[in-house]
Amino acid sequence: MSKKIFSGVQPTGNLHLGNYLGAIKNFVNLDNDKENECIFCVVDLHAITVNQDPKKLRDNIRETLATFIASGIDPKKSIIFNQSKVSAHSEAAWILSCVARMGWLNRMTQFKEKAGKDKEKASVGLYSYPVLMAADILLYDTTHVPVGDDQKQHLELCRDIAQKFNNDFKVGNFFHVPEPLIKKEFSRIMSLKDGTKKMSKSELSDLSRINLKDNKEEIVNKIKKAKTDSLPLPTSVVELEKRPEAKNLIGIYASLLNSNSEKIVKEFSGKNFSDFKESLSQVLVEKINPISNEIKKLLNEKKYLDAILLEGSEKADEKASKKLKKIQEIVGF
Ligand code: AQP
Repeated sequence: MSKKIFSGVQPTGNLHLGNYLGAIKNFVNLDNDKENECIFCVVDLHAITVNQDPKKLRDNIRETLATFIASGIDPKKSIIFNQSKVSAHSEAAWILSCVARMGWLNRMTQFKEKAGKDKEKASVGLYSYPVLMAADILLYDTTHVPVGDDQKQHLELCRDIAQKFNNDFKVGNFFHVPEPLIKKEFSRIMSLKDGTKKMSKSELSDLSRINLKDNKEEIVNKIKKAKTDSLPLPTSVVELEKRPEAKNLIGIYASLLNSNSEKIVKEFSGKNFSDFKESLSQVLVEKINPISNEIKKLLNEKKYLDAILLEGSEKADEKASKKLKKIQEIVGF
């Protein structure tokens, strides 16, 4: 059955291995299936929920697009655009924010993590961000949303909003209730410095993540310095549960090779981390280097990148404004 795919990535710089293995690699697989209709969005409205330097934001929008293309998404097949160019996203988000309940948003753990101790100083946008995300998805009658594990709760909220709108206005299945596509394994890649924390763009230490623009030396150095425990590699996957750093590195290796942790544990059972790290670096360089070279090349082709975003936003706008018009009619505007 053909799927309608929508997903987004924030243009907040430092796109990393977590973004790649948790999301972008899956975008590529879905894009390769001729049956699917895919829309991939550079979600710049989401990016400004925390402070952004305007000049850097503009560069990061192009860089996110370049990363999509360098990873293997075909802009001729899929629609790729930046969110701020399609005003229906903001307009639909307002209407949906009148459907979503405060209690639902109060439960969002990502807001609590990102706002930290000083919630009073967080932007209102950071708090209501999941409603905008629901608008992004629902405007395109999306059936499936490929995301990393950290977005699971936001997708559940999106489903709740769709169902409440359909019920409140008695409009049957006007909003399609989308399914999350979250990989069972490797959907949460952890920091190289702390196996209990998500690999993240905003983490201060660059050693905590492999950036998709890192060169060979940087990759090798980061893996060499990646935290491990003092034991040799485990002999069974069960042992991994108590060893978060080992679990993460084995997961990264398995995911890059489209394998699974069990096979990798068997292969390296009882060996030293130094041997394993050498193999991991090799695979990382093999998989990430071509992407990083292509990103750097594409970043010199600003006109090409801007033309893709323009064409993508025109196509997205056509779809989104039609749906928005129906939403407006339903609510009585
Ligand atoms: N560590 C991760 N493991 C697996 N998937 C991840 N994703 C992000 N980090 C990991 C997935 O990547 C997609 C795009 O994420 P995003 O750019 O929209 O925002 P994010 O989740 O906020 O990414 P970061 O790196 O964690 O940014 P900061 O540091 O700003 O919070 C999503 O599908 C996400 O699940």
